[in-house]
Amino acid sequence: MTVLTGAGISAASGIPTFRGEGGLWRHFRAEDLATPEAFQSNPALVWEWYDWRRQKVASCQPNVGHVVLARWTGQSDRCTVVTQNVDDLHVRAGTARLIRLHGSIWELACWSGCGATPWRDEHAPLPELPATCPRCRGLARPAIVWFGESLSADDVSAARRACACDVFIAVGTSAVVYPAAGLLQEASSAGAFTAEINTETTAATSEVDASLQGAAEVILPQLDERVTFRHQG
Ligand code: BJW
Repeated sequence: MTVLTGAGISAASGIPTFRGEGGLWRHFRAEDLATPEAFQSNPALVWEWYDWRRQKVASCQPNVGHVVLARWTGQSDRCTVVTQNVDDLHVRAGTARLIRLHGSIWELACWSGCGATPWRDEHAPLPELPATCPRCRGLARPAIVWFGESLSADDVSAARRACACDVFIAVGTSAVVYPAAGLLQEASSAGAFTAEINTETTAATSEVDASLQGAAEVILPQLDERVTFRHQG
């Protein structure tokens, strides 16, 4: 089983989604904040937004949806979670097999590419904005995949391998951002039974074999009560 998660799974933890009701993009245009061009033209503004989000995430805890998925990865070595989220709540819930397609909000990288290895910094707020690279003292950036940037080839390969599964479930994603959104179709083509858990209809609703309309934090615990994994992790 492979589970693709999006911002909706973290909504019950208090983290705003991007496009839904109260979503981040309602107040900030993605093109203004989540592109290399935006960062190039106004790093202070982009850092201010990320610092606000880091503080928000720091005050939040994994919810029962994250906990159920972590338990499933612990119960079966054939259960993998692929997430688009950068909040690391799956990590904090103890998820065993996790692929983070868009990076982590807690990691930073050198903007000028001086060769510094991306580093982790959990200060929230950050002591210095815009943040700087410890190696070259130049500008640092969030180590997050912005629009128009390539995802890690290793992560995409791992996610595509995870599409060779019996069941593929998309949880709390609007399924509009690629290449993540394409994984559902890939799993379906490989023979997986596909399902979606979402409070709304999405781009994927008409494509999946089963649509479970409702909140992840309600439906995942209900499934958990009825799931038994035969291949133990
Ligand atoms: C609940 C709920 C509850 C609420 N329970 N549900 C092919 C076709 C077309 C375009 C492209 C393509 N390939 C590439 C592109 C370009 C682009 C793209 O996809 N654009 C589309 C918008 C059209 N993709 C890229 O640029 C990617 N790079 C790439 O492919 O490189 C190669 C390339 C480049 C250019 C051209 C061609 C090839 C990179 C994408 C990076 C995305 N980054 C972001 C921002 C990260 C930074 C950050 O977090 O600050 O990642 S965008 C944003 O969207 C974020 C998310 O991870 C991502 C997905 O959003 P998600 O998780 O689905 O959230 P929402 O808010 O949209 O949906 C939440 C859902 O939850 C809703 O449905 C609610 O109903 C639901 N919900 N509460 C259950 N309790």
